[in-house]
Amino acid sequence: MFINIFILLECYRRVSKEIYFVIQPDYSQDYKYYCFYWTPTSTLVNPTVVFKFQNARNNYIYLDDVTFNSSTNLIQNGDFETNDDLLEPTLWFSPCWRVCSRSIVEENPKSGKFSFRARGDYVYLKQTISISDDEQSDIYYFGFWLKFNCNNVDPCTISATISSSLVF
Ligand SMILES: [Ca+2]
Repeated sequence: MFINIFILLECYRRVSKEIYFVIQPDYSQDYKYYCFYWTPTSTLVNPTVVFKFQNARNNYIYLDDVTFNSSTNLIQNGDFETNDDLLEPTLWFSPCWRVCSRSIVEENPKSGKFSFRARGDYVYLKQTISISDDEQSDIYYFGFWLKFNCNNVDPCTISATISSSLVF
């Protein structure tokens, strides 16, 4: 029997030049899955995936299992399991501005042993993707798990962006 996974996952559908998505935290403190089926309206030239985290200093946001697919996952180390240097993700450029911290930790993985953890103001997680010519014009699938250790008193703000050029 054919199961329509598109409906089961209830992913967002986007037909757009780029994705800019502000995540609305539900404060359940469990991992929640966010996903998109995205049809870009322009050719993707080395697009960049960026997560921006902003939250109160005493709270954490966890991210795990980031995928960006047409045929194979184009994100490298999206599960945060294969870094040699656990404090500085080698494939995810991750500046940390103002009062903040970001690291790969063992305490709350969605999969495997590790996840990414952010705390404080203006933590970015960024990776540039290579897309081959025969993958252009595909429908892309973009998904990730997030867990918020935040609440209404100390709220979190998270956004996910995919664009061909991004300045921040
Ligand atoms: Ca993991």
